[in-house]
Amino acid sequence: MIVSKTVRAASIALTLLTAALVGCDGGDSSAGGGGATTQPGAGAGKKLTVGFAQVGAESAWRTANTDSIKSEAEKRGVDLRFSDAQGKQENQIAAVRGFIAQRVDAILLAPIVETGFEPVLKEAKAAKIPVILSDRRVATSDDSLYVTFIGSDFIEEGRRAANFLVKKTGGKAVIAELQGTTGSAPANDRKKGFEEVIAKHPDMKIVLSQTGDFRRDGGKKVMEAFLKSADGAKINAVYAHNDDMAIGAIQAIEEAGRKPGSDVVIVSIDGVRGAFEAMAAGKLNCTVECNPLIGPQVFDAIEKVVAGETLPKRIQVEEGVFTQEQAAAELPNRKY
Ligand code: GZL
Repeated sequence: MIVSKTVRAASIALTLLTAALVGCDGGDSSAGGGGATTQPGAGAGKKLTVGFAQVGAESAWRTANTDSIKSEAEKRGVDLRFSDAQGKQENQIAAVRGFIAQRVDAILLAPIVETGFEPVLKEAKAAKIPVILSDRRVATSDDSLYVTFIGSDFIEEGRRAANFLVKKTGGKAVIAELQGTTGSAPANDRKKGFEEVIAKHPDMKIVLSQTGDFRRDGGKKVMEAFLKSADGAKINAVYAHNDDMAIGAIQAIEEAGRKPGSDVVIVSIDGVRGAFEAMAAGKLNCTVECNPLIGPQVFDAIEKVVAGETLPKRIQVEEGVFTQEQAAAELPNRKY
């Protein structure tokens, strides 16, 4: 059949125009995880609105984490609705409810503790607003309540801290443990990972363990009490679930007339600048990195979810381990 050039050109143009029009409406595709479909009006070009329910401002790590997410939102032109829960779960739950009422395109939640969030996550799912877990996980059997969890492997961080201490002390240590916020995923898992390793070394014992709530003043106060206790004089190692509490403990150890970093070996987690300064001064022996700078990964994930793409349930953050010997050279490279 001979088709004139004009007719052929017209039919090609019509096909291309149809394809372009279908592509524009964003289609109706279901994203993975929370069953989120493309949010109304969240098509290409619309300014994204994201609600961020942050834990608080308890540590240098948290401040760096907030700054990373806020600056990335700014860079991408996202309307970020920010809530600082000041360490209270009830404030976080209220913030998420507020984001649902505002019909945001996505909710970013850093759950302060592992339990108690299922009801409000069910409300977000019913409202078809995707939830991304930032930094910390929730304990739930229904993983359709969130699209993905972007954060570190806290159990591995605990193992790395213990492995350092085994090597540094030759497998012999009387340990004081400064735990993070009670009920939080990092506190639960860092304890679990650490104990898994020291269980293989009968001469490594945790004799004192208490929460300092990830705060510097908490670490100092608890360490002061530890040093005054019956077991105080026996302590020759400290495991702090974060650097801020380790820095507080260092102050308490010095005020008790002992030498942090030598009389008492100290290992902590986060890798904040203050830890590198303490290591360079010989007062901290090791920090296990926990990267807070997840802003780019967070917004990559949100943009994909809003566009209807499916995401893996877990997006891992890579990190290292740093000791005293590396501190001075590494300090200028630290970004938080
Ligand atoms: C870990 C994060 C913890 C940090 C603390 O991902 O949740 O909370 O280790 C912070 O410094 O307060």
